[in-house]
Amino acid sequence: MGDFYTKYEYAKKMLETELEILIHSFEEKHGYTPVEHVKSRLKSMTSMKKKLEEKGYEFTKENMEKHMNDIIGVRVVVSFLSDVYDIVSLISHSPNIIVKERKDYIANPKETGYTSYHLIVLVPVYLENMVEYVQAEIQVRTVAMDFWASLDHKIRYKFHESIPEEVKREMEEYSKDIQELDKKMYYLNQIMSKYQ
Ligand code: 0O2
Repeated sequence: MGDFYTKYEYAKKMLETELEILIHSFEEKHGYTPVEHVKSRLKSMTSMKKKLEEKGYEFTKENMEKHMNDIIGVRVVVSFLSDVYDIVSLISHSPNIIVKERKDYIANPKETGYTSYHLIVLVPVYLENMVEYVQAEIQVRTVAMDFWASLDHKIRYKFHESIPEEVKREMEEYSKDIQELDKKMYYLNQIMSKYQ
């Protein structure tokens, strides 16, 4: 598996740079900073092995390439709900990023209560005499959604997936509270914009 990550490292860098430019030009144009932070990572071999086995695939290089959407994962955390869709639109219009798939878990939250907007994208990596399009997953979410997802992640880790029903129910409720809070913050942002 020695150089398995090389092309993913290049593609991650390329994606980070492209996002930095897109976000910067958005800020210049609108005089407003929608992004709180951007975080990216390459998925570890341990998590890829676990995920492939859960899906019933053998842990091989071919299966990682074929069945893992998120070897490269980028998370863009923004302030307001409307910023999620502005960032998604910005990425979708970039000539250097191809959007392969969209999953709007804000319009359609997952059963757990998880909300976020996911884009599966392809980014070009220039290798000697050829261009290879490498896949990555971009998750765009508000600070409130990020707070919920990070707590949920800790809960999953603590209970190793056998989460007590009571905890699941509470988390589903908090997800609804967060969706309401995001709507209120969006409304507040609309009010504030009248005074600018
Ligand atoms: P990690 O540790 O964050 O990388 P896939 O699971 O990717 O093969 P699927 O089901 O189509 O296929 O993917 P989905 O659900 O669109 O996106 C998967 C990623 O979304 C997860 O990656 C999480 O990052 C996030 N996610 C999805 N559902 C939940 C949830 O209920 N809670 C939290 N906290 N995150 C969620 P990984 O690899 O599962 O995890």
